[in-house]
Amino acid sequence: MSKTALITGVTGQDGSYLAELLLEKGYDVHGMVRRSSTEKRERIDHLMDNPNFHLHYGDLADSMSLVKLIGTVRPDEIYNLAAQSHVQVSFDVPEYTADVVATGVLRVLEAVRVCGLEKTCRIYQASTSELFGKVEEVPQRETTPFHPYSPYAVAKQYGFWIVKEYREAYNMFCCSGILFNHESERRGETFVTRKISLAAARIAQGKQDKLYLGNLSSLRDWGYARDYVECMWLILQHDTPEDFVIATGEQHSVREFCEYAFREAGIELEFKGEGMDEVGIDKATGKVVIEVSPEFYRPTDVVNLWGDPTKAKTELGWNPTKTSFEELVKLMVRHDMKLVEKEN
Ligand code: NAP
Ligand code: G4F
Repeated sequence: MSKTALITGVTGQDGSYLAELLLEKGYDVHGMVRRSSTEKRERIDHLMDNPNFHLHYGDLADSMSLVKLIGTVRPDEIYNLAAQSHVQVSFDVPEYTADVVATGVLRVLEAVRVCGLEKTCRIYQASTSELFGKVEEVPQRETTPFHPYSPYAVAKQYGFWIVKEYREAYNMFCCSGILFNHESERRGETFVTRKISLAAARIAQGKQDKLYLGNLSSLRDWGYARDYVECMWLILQHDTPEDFVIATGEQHSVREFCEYAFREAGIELEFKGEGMDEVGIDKATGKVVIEVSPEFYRPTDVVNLWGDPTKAKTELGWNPTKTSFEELVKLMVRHDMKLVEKEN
């Protein structure tokens, strides 16, 4: 008998890769989608003809839609990936972020109980390294204390603890993957890596003059999303429900990401100046191609994320360095060079 999975956030970066992975594994895959004025679902368009792939309307802000959907699909596994996932935007829409990112998790858990599936359905919660926020230890591991540092992170912390509570109170198989930043050619265009890979491609092809960024010194542990969704699946196949840090164990700055990305696009960069006056210069032409703008600074910013994936490596057999940082930057820029070629 094939297993049935429900993915919330199936139209997102991770949801699309996870749907592909589960279909390859022979699952019947159900995805929850929100109604919007455009039916643009480019990340999953290629899956629409697969007879084992099904879409249903629903929303994490609407408990009844979750009860109906979970009661109809009766999944063996739920991957709760849906979220207002942009940290900077969470300062603009904090209440909405809390409703979807915090209470939304509770709604999924309660819907599983209401439908009488708490003994059979395993639940994965998309947790985040943002929980470590204003970090109290470097690198961060499962035992590192949390210090969330944005409305998004505070909401995700509720999600993490309510999952743990339901695991202990009702003996449910529900777990959180504490995932560090993971990127890809499907990454949303306002996250810093994709913003840089697209800009590098456009500047190299003479279609953009300058890239404006915020904190260039911010440090992240960046992995490849396609590798990370495999870990979500492994977490739910584990004998016991546990939480795992998923990271590469390697750290780079936003500035370094720019250097690698522009090099891949054929531009050698040199950075000069400090703070708001720092600029990135094209060494060959002397032109300033990167400037810092206060628009992209956050009221509080997480600046030192670096994960220790030892537990995932030893207990799940997951390979954190399957795709290296250099390979990740290359595949994003190569993808965007082709995409930009088609732009007018
Ligand atoms: P993403 O690309 O922004 O996708 C978010 C998904 O959630 C989209 O499918 C979106 O639908 C859906 N969504 C948003 N609000 C919803 C609502 N109210 N009801 C139902 N669906 C809703 O995010 P991602 O990068 O794939 O991340 C997946 C999850 O992992 C998120 O929970 C994120 O917070 C978490 N996470 C991500 C990272 C990372 O580095 N990528 C790291 C740690 C944790 P639309 O297409 O309709 O907008
Ligand atoms: O790419 P970012 O927006 O990602 P951030 O804030 O780390 O959040 C992402 O990863 C989290 C996991 O740690 C997820 F939970 C979350 O859902 C999301 O996927 O920013 C990365 C860093 C920040 O320090 C930011 O201040 O880059 C810095 N940055 C500098 N200039 C910029 C920019 N970020 C953005 N988005 N845009 C800029 O121009």
